[in-house]
Amino acid sequence: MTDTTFAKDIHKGLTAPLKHISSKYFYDDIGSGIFQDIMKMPEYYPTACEFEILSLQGCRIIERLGFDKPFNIVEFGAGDGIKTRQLLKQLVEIGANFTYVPIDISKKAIEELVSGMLKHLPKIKINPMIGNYFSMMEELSHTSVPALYLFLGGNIGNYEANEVNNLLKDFRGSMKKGDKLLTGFDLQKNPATIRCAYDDPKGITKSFNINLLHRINRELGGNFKTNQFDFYSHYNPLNGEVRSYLISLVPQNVFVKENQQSYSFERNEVIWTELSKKYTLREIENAAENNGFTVMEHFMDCKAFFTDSLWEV
Ligand code: AVJ
Repeated sequence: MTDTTFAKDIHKGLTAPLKHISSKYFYDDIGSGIFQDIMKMPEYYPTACEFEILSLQGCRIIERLGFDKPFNIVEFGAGDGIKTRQLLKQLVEIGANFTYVPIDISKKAIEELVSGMLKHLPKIKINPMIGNYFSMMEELSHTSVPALYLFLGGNIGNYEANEVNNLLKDFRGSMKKGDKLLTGFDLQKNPATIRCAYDDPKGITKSFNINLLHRINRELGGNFKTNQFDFYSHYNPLNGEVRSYLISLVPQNVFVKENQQSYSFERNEVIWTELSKKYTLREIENAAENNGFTVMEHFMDCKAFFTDSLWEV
């Protein structure tokens, strides 16, 4: 991702009738650090739930793969890999013959992931790839080795319904018969639980959002006064959507040098920053079937807050 794409996306988002900044821009080095802090918050349940699933049910997931020759485990957006490691550990213990292929656009993220993984699982075969999901997936689709694709962490929740269909169709198009896809979905639950996870009392999620403005200041020469923006997050239990926003507290103009452009905000005007969709099992099954997959099994934590859903093609 080059700076000019960032600059153009910001321009497009801040001149739209409903201003928005894509949540993919949360994850610069600072934002990734804040996300690490979010994952440690007691209110942010998804991380612990998925950790539980992969730790306690890894063996059952592995059994369902049915791979009897060497295979690849290809992971999209692996993050720090601690959850994935729980699954890989169990594969190593049973002597499975596999290669771990983490894919990320950040070279730094991949390097840290690989060294962390090798520290804990020194004998593992790793073939990291730096690039975007689809060109990497295209490349991998030409190998005859069976693959388990991992799309964990509830990242799919950031996509609108039509984008989910496009993404799954792209995945489907690069997968061979017998390949599997394990996707993390955050499930609908007591709305109060979800609300607390996305609007924490310490304001860590707020700083995660405000960092978008700092990032524009740093990388695009913006002059956002970040204390003139607040954070607001809303969960709608009728459709399972958490939507997060930055709110302009005063009427203000912000200049972005890289774009040679000033953007005006009214008092209480919102910038939409993120969708975090919560699913029902029925919605997950529909998403699978509408895009050419068959659901094999939902692996849920003991509270049924989260599922890693195993699909085949
Ligand atoms: C990394 C996309 C799964 O939506 O729960 C955490 C990001 N945003 N708190 C999510 C996030 C606010 C997270 N994902």
